[in-house]
Amino acid sequence: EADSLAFVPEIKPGPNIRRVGTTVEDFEQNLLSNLYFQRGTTIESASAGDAYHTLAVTLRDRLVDRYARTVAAHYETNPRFVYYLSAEYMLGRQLNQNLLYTGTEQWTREIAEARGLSMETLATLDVEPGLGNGGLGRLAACLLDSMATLDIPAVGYGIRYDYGIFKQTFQNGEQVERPDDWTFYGNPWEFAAPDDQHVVGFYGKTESANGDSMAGPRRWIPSETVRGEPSHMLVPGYGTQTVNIVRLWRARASRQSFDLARFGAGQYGEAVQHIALSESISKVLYPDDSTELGRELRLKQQYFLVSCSLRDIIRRFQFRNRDWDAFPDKVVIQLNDTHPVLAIPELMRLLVDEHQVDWDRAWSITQRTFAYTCHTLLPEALETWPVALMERLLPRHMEIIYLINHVFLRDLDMRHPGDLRLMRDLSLIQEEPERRVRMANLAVVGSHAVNGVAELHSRLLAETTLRDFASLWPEKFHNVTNGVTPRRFVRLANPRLSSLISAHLGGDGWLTDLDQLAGLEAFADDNAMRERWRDVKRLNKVDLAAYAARTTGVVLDPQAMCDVMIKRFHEYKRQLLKVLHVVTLYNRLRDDPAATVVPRTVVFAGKAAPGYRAAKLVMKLVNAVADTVNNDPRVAGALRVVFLPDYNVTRAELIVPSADLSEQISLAGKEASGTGNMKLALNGAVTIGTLDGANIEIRDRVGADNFFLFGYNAEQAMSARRSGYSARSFYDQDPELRAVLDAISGGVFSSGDRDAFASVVDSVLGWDEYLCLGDYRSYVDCQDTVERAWQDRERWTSMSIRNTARSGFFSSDRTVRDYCRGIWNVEPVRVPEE
Ligand code: GPK
Repeated sequence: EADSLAFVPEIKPGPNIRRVGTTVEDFEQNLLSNLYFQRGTTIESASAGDAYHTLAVTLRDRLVDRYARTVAAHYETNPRFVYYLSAEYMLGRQLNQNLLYTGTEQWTREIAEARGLSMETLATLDVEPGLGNGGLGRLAACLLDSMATLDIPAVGYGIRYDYGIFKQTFQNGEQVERPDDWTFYGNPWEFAAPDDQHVVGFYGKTESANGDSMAGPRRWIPSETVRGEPSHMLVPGYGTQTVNIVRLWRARASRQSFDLARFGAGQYGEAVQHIALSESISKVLYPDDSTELGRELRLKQQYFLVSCSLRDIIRRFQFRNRDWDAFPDKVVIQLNDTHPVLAIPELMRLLVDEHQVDWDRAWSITQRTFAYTCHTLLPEALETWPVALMERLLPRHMEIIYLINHVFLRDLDMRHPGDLRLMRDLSLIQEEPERRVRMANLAVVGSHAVNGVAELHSRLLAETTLRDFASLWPEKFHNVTNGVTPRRFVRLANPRLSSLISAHLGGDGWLTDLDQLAGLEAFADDNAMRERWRDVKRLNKVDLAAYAARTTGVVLDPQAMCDVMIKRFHEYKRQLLKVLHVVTLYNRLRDDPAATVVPRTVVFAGKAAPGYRAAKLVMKLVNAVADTVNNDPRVAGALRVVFLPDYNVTRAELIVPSADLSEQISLAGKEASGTGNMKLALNGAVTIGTLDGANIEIRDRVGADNFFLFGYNAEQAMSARRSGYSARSFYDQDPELRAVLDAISGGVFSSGDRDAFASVVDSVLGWDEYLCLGDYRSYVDCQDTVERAWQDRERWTSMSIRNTARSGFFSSDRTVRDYCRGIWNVEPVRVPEE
C-alpha cells in the first residue's frame, strides 16, 4: 500500500489567497451563505445547532485566510520551526476564543440577538475537546496560544482521541466515569485530511539491509500496520495575523480490514473486529495523571503519535531543504514529558535505515533536534517500559536504544572509569527487578536541552531525580517557569475584570504585554477602584452561585469568602488536608454556634484517575462532608461546601474569576509547578500555599504580605522522615486535630458508619506519606490569619489587586520567550496583513 497520496499541505504564496470581508454586512453574508451551502438549510428553518455550526465554520473561514498567509510567509522565510509533541492537549472551547481573535464578537451578538438567539445558548453548544488530563495538557494549549501570538512558526502534534477525558458524575458521593464522546455532533473546528495518511508499523522482525551492524541500515518488517489519519485545528494568535495549527492523528484500519464474507454470513461482530482492534489505538485518552501506566496499548499510542508526526516533520523539512545536517537548523522538537520520547529512536531509525545517514551523523542531528520538558519529580510518574515488550512491539527501536546506550555508557566509562554505580544509574536500561527501558534517561541522553517547569522543580531535578546527568552535562539543564494565557484565563474567563483593568490601564495592551498589569499597583489603595474590584468579584460569584444551584442544588452566598481548591485529585496535592480544615471549622461552629467566623464557601472541583482508590476515597469524603455541613442548620450562613462535578477548562473559566482564596497546599517538593495557582492569582485570588512549585515565584512577586504561607519547605519535608516523623504524635498532641480525625472515623460524615473512611484515617495516622498531619497545625493557624485579613475588607481588596498587578510574569508569552531564547533559538516570522 502506498505510504500516502503524497499530498503536500503547504500553501505557496500566490494570488489565490482570499481575503475575507471587513464589514458586518460581509460577515452576515458569509454566515447566510455558509448556512445555506454548508449546512444546507435556510434562515427560516435553521435550528440552534445549525446556527452554532454555521457560526463556527464562518469564523473558521476567517482564520483560514490568515492561515494561508501564515503558511505563505513561512514558505518564503524557511524558518526554524518548533514542533511540540504532546500526548495531551486541553484546548478548551473554541467559539468564544475565535470570536475574540477575529474581532467578530460584537457583530455576532447583534446578528444573533436580532434573531432571538443568545450568545450563551451558542456557547453551550460548543464542546470542549478534553484531550488531556490536567496541567500538562493545558500547558500545551497555553504554549500553542502564546507561540501563535508571538508569531513563532510552530506546529503542535497530538492524538485525536475518539473519547477524551471521562465525564465525571457522582453516585452516593463516589466518582462515576462516563465516556466523553466529544465529536458526537461533529466538530466544526477541524479539517480532516483522510487523503494524507501515514502507515505505522508494529511488531515483526528486523534484518540486515547491508552488512550485519546494528548501526544499520537495517530493515524492519512489521507484522502489523495501521494508518494515521491527520486532522488539524487552527491555532490563531491574538492581535496578530499568525495562525498555526495543531495536527492530531487518528488511527484507521487499512481498507481491506472489513471482512465482507463474515458479514455476509451474519457474523457482524467478527466482520469488523480487525477494524476495531486497529482503531483502538486512538480510541481513548488514558485518564491517568502523574502515574506510570504500563499497558501495551498505551505504548502503541505513543509510538503511533511519534511515527506519524516525525514523518510529517521530515516531509515539511524536505519541502524546502535537502541537506540532513541542516535539519536541526530548521527543526526543534519539544518533547512534552516522556510520552513522546520514542521520537528519539524513531528519528534515528528514519535517518539511518530509510535515509542512509550514518549512525554518528544521525546521532548528532538527533541530539541537536530534541529538547525535553520534565513535569514531575514523583518517581511513580517516570515512565519505564519492559524490554521484553519493546522487543516485541518495536524490535528495531529496541536495537537502536541498545546501541545508543552502548555508545553512551562507553563514553561515560571514559569520563568516569570504573564507576559502576554511575553506569547502573544512568543506563537507559534498568536491570532490576525486571529489565526496563527508562524513558527519562533516553530523553536526557537524546536531547540538547532538559528543563523543569518552575525554579524549585528545576533545582530539585538537577539535585535529586536527574542529579548524575546534571553533573555530567550541566549545560543541558534549564528552567522555564510555566505560564498561562491571559487571553483565555483573564479576558475570556473574566470579562468584567478585563474591562476594569483596561479602563485603568488606558487600553487592552496588557493582553499581549502582561507586565503592564503593574500599572494597577497605583490603584491598589484607591477606594473607588477597590469598590469596583469588589463589585466584579461579587458579580462573578453571583454567576457561580447560579451555576452551583442549577447543577448541584447547593445555594451559595455571594458575600461569603470563596475558597477554591480546583485541580486533579492526588494525594500529594492534599485535598485531604483541606478536608481536615473544613471539618475543623465545622467542629468549631458546632461547639459554639455563636462563634464569630468568616462566612466561607469552599469550592472543590477535580477528577481522579479511575483506578486511584485513595484519591477516590478522599473525593467521597469531600462529598460526605459537604452533605453533612450543608444540611446542618447550626452552621448555615457560616460554612458551605460544594463539589462541582466534571472539572474541565470550561469549568475553570467559570470558577477562577470568583475565587477569593486559592488553595495551593501540596507537600513542598511534590508539585512541579502548578498553573492553576497562576490563573487564580491573575484573577485576584490570594493564595494560601506551601513553598512548592511556582507558589514560591508567585510569593516572590506578589510579596509575602499578599500571600499566606504555611508548612514545611521542601528540605524540611525531605528530612522530616529521617528525623523520625510520627503522624501519630500530632494526633496525640493536638486536641483539635484529634477531634477532626475522630469525627471522620467515628462516622459523623457517614451516618454512623465507622468503616466508610477508616482507611483514609488509618493511612494518615500510619505512614502519612504526604505529611498532612505534620502540616495541619500550621495550615489551620494560617487559615485563621486569612480570616482576620478578610475582615479588613479594604486591606483584602488591596491584596487582591496587588496579586493581579504583580502576576504579569506568569503569562505563557513570557514562558514561550524563555523557551525561544534559552532552548529553541527560533525567531518570529511576521505575517503581513495583505
Ligand atoms: C505532571 F507528571 C505530570 C503529569 O503526568 N501530568 C501533569 O499534569 C503537571 N503534570 C504538574 O503536576 C504540574 O505541577 C505542572 O504545572 C503541569 O504538569 C505543567 O507543567
